[in-house]
Formats: sequence, C-alpha cells, structure tokens
Amino acid sequence: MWTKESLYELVHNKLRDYLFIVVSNREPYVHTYSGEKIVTIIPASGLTTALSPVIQACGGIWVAHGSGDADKEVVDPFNKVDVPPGKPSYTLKRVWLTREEENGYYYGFANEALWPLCHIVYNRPVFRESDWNYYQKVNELFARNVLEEIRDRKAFVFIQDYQLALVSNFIRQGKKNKNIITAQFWHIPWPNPEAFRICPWQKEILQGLLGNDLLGFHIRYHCNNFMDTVARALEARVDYEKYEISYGDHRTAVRPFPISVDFEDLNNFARSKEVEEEMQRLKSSLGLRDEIIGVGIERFDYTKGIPDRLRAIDRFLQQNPNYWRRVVFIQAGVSSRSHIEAYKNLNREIDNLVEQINWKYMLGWWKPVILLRDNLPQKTLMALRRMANFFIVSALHDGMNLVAKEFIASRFDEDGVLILSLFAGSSRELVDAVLVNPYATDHFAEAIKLAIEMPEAERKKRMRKMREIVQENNIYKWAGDIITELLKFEFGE
Ligand code: GDG
Repeated sequence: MWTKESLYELVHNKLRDYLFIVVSNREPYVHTYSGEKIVTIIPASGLTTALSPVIQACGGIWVAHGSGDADKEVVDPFNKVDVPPGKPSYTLKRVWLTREEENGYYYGFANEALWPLCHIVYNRPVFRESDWNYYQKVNELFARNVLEEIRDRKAFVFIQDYQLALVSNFIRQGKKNKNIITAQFWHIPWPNPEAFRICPWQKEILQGLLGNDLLGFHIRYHCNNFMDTVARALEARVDYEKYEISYGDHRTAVRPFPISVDFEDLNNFARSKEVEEEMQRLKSSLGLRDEIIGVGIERFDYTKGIPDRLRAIDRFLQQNPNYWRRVVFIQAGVSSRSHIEAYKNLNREIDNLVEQINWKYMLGWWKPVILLRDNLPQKTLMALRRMANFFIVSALHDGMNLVAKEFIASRFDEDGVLILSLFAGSSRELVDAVLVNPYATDHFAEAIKLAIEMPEAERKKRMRKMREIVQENNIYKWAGDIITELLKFEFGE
C-alpha cells in the first residue's frame, strides 16, 4: 500500500536530481488580515486538499496565484514563503495578478467559459475574447515564473487543472533546457466532442494541453472524451491502443489517475479527543436532540447539486410524515466565486429553499434543515462527518468529488450511509454507496428513506468495503502512480 513514506522514498531515490514544481492557480495557504493580525487560511478546494500532502512528502516549489490580502506581507523579495506555517517542508512561490487579469483569466475564461463547458449541468458557457486574451497572458506569466525557477536544472513540472491549459506549451516554447518533463492533471470532467466544440478556441486549448508529456484525468471515460475531441479537432495521431497522442513532433500519454484523500490522516484525526468534544459542542449549539442526522459539506457551486438535494429532502418529508421531528439535515459549506452571477443566483436559491422547507415543516423546537455558511474549521467538518447517519453528495457532474472520500475515511466506526451521485467520478469506485440520479427527485427521496432505514449489518458491510477501497487507493497512490508514469519518460521506456 502507498504511504507518505513510500512516496517520499520514490521521490528521493528516483527524482533526486530533479526539481519538483507544482503549478496551480489556487494556493495551498492564503494569508489574510484579521483585524491587525495576519492569519493563515486553508482554502476549500479539492485540488489543494489533494496536493498538499503530496508536496509535503516530496518537497519542492509550488507556484500559485497569491490571492490573499496579506500575501505580499509575508513573502521574501523573490515572492516566496516557506510553508506549512510552523513546520515548513516546501516553498510557495506567489504570482501576482492585477484585478483585470484575475477578472479576465480566472472569473472570466476559466470559470465562466471552461468550468460550465466541461461540466454538463446546463449552464451556458460565456466566451469573451477579452477573457481569452487575459487567459493566454496569465498562462504565459505562470510559465515564465516556472522557467525562472528551473533555469538549467532538471525538473518535473506538475501543472494543475483547467486554469492553466496553456502553460506546458509556453514552457516548451520558452525553454532551451531539454530536461523538463511536464505532466498536467485535469481535475474536472472532460466532456464529449459535441459539447467541447462550441468553444471558439478549442484548438488552441487542445494544442496547449498537448505540450505535456503526460496528461491525467480521474477516469477513463474522461480520457476517451479527450482523445475523441482531439481526433475531431486537430490533425493529430490518436493512438487508442497506447493511449497516446502525437501532435507535431511531440507525444502526450493520456491516462486515468483517480484522485483521493490522505486516508490515514483523516482516520486518525476522526478518532481524536478534539473531534469528540467538537461533536458534543455542535450538538448542544445546534440544539440537536436524538434526531437522525443527515449531512452535506460543500463548496457552494452549481455543479454540486445542493438545491437538488434540498428538493429531495423536501419530497422525503412530504412523503414520510412519520419522520417529522425525527430527521435533521445539516448543510455546511462556503460560498465560492461569488463575483459571478450564476453563483449569486445559486446562493439565493439555496437560502430560499432552506427557508421554504423550514417554514413548511417546522414544529416547535424542530426545524428540518440547518444551513451553516461559515468557513468552518477542520475539526467542525470532521465532527459533522462523524455525526452523520446519512451523508449526501449529489453533484450533477463532478470530476471525482473528494467530499465523498473524506466521509468514508472519517468513519472508523464503519457506520453511516453515503448517498452518492452517479455523476461524480467517485461513484466508479464507491459502488457500495446508495447511488442516485440527483435530477430524479422521487427516486432521490426514496434513496434517503432507504439510507435511513438500512439495517446496521448492511451499513457496516458497505462502509467496510468502501473504506478498504479508499485506504488502498489513497492520495499517495495517486501521486505515486503519476510519478512512476513520469519516470518512464526519463528512462525513455
Ligand atoms: C475539484 C473537482 C475533484 C468543502 N466545503 C468546505 C470545505 N470543503 C473542502 C472539502 C474538500 C474540498 O473542499 C472540495 O473538494 P471536491 O473534490 O469535492 O471538489 P472541488 O473543489 O470542486 O474540486 C473535483 C477535485 O478537484 C480534486 O481533483 O475531486 O471533482 O471539481 O476537501 O472538504 N473546506 C472548508 N470549509 C467548507 O465549508 N474548510
């Protein structure tokens, strides 16, 4: 089984001569002012959740956008700061963006064009030429920052996600150094060619990604969609036997690597006294009695199906009055990308639905839905996972969804039922969850009933099986598999 230690060994034995560089838009630590004090925040992001333990094990440099209002106060003259705070094991190099660049590249092209383009949730992408121009400019800026770090050294550059589709090509064009290997992991789904072809710059994006030596997706289905999109859009050789694409004089391997969580870390934290105490505190501060507790934890995004799960809770209560006063559903989460209209609308929709459902059913002390909107500390999120009799992940489309795996890793008591969307990548591995189509409200409401009424032996059997899978396919395996694949390039296998 892969562990932090075996990943460290692999990196130290095989990559000793290489500089390991992670490049992403989102930074793993944000420094921000709280009054006059500077505090460190860990952002709610699947990408940083997954990569933090990896780079802590490997060491190296993480290049990311410095987005905190106090970020500039803590860096050295080269825009670098050693992290994690108090226990540094790698260097964070911050890239600064102007307000216009952030608006055009991040909010505009990445999140109003590419995000809805790749997630099929019937939210129309917005393609603005000015956003695209900023996207190219910022991608080039990231590539320049990476090249500055490498100079003439050997390096593995590990690029993350859809904000940085053009970086590898810019690195390739800018480098005189032949010893740079680049891999990119695409954390969101890749849609089918019909969906992708509406992007006016589809060719440029594909060409950008094909600058990588290795391109990873969560599941094979996304790899296939990518290969099909390239086959239709570019004059490239697409080899479905080897899962390789040759374009110009360059070859890119395309592979599935299902991302995961640090199972042991979550499992140990779940058992801690701190979490136990937090569960007690939450129970009393939320006024919980002995209700059956349902939980959802999410970055509030329209792909996550939050209104859909609230509608299913409503339908469940409507059809099962015997559960009134006996079930409470707690939805926790933070707002994200709130400058974008679609996210403002989503937040309004969630607030309205919660208000309507509570108004409809509340009886004395009991309200069926509790909405926790703060950026909650890790111990509170863990306490919520542990308190859940059933846990809902109802994404309308999701690359993987780590929230589901975090729930499984937290349940050392082998109890609790996961209700999981068929449209999240994690449903491929977590087949013992109660799988639902979140669009089908009646069927979803029945799944909630099934979860609540599932006999203990059945719950434990399912949870045990899912825990074995997440423990085995942990985040170190994800990173180890990618690095092992990369090593083949070094030795020209
Ligand atoms: C992308 C892909 C893929 C959630 N609410 C709060 C909070 N979180 C944390 C969770 C989890 C992370 O944020 C979310 O991870 P997901 O994987 O569920 O989703 P995305 O952010 O959309 O991530 C996704 C992932 O990349 C990795 O490849 O799985 O498919 O979309 O760790 O626990 N954290 C805090 N407060 C919250 O309210 N602090």
